[in-house]
Amino acid sequence: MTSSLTLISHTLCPYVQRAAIVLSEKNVPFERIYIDLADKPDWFRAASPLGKVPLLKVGEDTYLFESAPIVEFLDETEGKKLHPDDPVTRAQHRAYVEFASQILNGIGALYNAKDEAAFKQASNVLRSKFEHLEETISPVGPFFGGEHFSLVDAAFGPAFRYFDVFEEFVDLEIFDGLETVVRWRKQLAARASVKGAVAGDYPELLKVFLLKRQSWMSNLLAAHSDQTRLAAAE
Ligand SMILES: N[C@@H](CCC(=O)N[C@@H](CS)C(=O)NCC(=O)O)C(=O)O
Repeated sequence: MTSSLTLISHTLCPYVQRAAIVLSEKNVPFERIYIDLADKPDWFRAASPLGKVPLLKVGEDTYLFESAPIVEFLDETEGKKLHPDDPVTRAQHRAYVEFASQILNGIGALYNAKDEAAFKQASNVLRSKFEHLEETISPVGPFFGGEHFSLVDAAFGPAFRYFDVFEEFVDLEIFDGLETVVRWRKQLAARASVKGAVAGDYPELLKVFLLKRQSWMSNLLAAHSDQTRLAAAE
């Protein structure tokens, strides 16, 4: 593959991170451009039929949209394959990439929940999904399907990253007792491609975003920030 690649991004977007992780796993040089989703530039509106990031610009004037086709395109054209060779296993991996997207929706429900009851309910829905994964992922690891990092791992690294920030100020019980999932989460957090998919100020930017949700989680974060400030002033 010789065309230049540009990843049109947003600082927090977990779908953009999937593409950044795959590009990094394959050691492909690329440019990254960040846009403000609250003020989308005209060129972006023209290039993105759904108005969403990620977009991958290939060469001078071709834009690919939607993270799943983007990462599959990269997998087909660059470096060593991350998708498994066996068609049945590959179809299962595609399904678990979608499962990761459903978990992202569940994370949205968690941070947007307006009161404690809705928060608990969203937390239970997420837990049941991770309980399913506890029975599904490779028992030996280190990755989803075992020895090799796959597109499923690229989809879950950004999902787990939310919890690293949430757990600074909320006691979540979502992963309690799910030893295989917890081990997988740690492996992904330590992976260079996953770590490098966001900038160093990601936790702070996510907190700013969370504080604006006017949700139960916003209240917990605001209370925690007050306590931290008070402790620092003492
Ligand atoms: N199905 C899409 C989801 C991408 C997505 O939801 N992107 C969000 C940011 S994380 C976005 O661009 N939202 C802008 C908007 O909806 O206006 C994919 O997999 O690429």
